[in-house]
Amino acid sequence: MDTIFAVSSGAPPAAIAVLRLSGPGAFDAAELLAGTLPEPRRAGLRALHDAAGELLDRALILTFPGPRSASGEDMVELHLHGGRAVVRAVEEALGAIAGLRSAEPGEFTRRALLNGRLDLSEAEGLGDLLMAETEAQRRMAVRAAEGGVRRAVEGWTQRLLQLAAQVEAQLDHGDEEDVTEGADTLAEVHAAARALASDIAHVTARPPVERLRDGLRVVLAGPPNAGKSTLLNAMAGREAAIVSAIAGTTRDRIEAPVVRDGIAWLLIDTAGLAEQTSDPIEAIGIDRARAALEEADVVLWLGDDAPPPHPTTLWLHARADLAGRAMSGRDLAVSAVTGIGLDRLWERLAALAAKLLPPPDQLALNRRQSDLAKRAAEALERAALQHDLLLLAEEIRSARRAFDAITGRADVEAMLDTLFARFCIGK
Ligand SMILES: Nc1nc2c(ncn2[C@@H]2O[C@H](COP(=O)(O)OP(=O)(O)O)[C@@H](O)[C@H]2O)c(=O)[nH]1
Ligand SMILES: [Mg+2]
Repeated sequence: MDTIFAVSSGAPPAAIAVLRLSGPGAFDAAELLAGTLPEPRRAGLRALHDAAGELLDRALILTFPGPRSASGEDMVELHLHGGRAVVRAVEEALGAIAGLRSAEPGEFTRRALLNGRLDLSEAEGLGDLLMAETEAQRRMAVRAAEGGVRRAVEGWTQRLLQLAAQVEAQLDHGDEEDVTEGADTLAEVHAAARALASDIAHVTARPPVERLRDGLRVVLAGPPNAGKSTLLNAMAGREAAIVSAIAGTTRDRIEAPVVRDGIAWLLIDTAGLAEQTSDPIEAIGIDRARAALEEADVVLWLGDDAPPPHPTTLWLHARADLAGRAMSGRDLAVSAVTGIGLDRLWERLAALAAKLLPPPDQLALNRRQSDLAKRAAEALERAALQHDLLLLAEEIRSARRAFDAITGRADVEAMLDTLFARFCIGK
């Protein structure tokens, strides 16, 4: 196993740069630079020298012997002066030591996962925590990072193990027992499987964490020239989209992230849904607009005709400052030019958000976790109808595999790369 190092604090220059090392060679490498190391978990001030004896910096050093460290391996923290050249010189001195190399993004956390210091749901929470921009995002992420999802899944797993034990006992002693007693126990197993499935379904029915994490997707749609791009700019508070009186100006979809009243939104402007167009690029834009509508959490419809079917739509009377157009059937009048109705629009959106976002103080799952939990619940529902004990045991095993995949005890390799690609180097 290589020993890895990286700056774990922000990009230099800064007052201090925290450079971390993790791996079997971490202590030897730090000793090469510092001469001696302080006691574990105690800070010590040391002069750092390179191999030629040149003074690099004077730094605080902390050592954390594995396995009781963040990564589970021997770890060292060097608190350097945060100048670019200081950091570069120390990195070069470390890179020159055999067995040491720079860390990949998220590699410290990846090692922590492999060493059982955290589970996959906690690593996902940590990834979200690093990206969190709103208070709600931070609260949701810190709960997952602190084991909220892990504990829930462990609770489910415990109940599953009890079920498995009951089924096994029946399989072992089924011949000896009289028939009535066996039937009772089987009915108990069925009831317990059904109860667990329904508790899981209760959690998977909640909105996914991604809506909170990535922002609610608000798609502005309607015919060309309805004022979609102008409204998006007014809502975003900047000129994100080009506006013109020429129909078909917006061809690509334009996304503008906005945080408003602590809620993260992703405003998406689309090409006008023209009935027909001779412009092949506009035609592609229209296809993209239709695709955006399918992924929308909320549709703001600016058309005069009735909106396309979507469970959460606000039908806007846009360009309301222009006289002579009817308001009938619309939810709200807005004008991006005068600002009429914009505050009201945000109020309506905030009210929708309360229903679309996972509730702030309840357990919520991301889509990956939720899909696996649903798979487990389906297996349990099948188990609740199964009278063949061997087949019942197989359903329980498949629910167990799904739980293990949530916490990363099984089937992880494929998703690790995607997860850790989101992390910064040094985490
Ligand atoms: N008077 C008025 N004109 C608007 C308003 N919003 C947009 N427009 C004008 O309507 C035209 C089309 O606007 P645009 O935002 O490009 O429409 P889109 O094709 O739906 O994106 C432009 O000339 C805008 O200046 C509004 O609220 N009031
Ligand atoms: Mg436009």
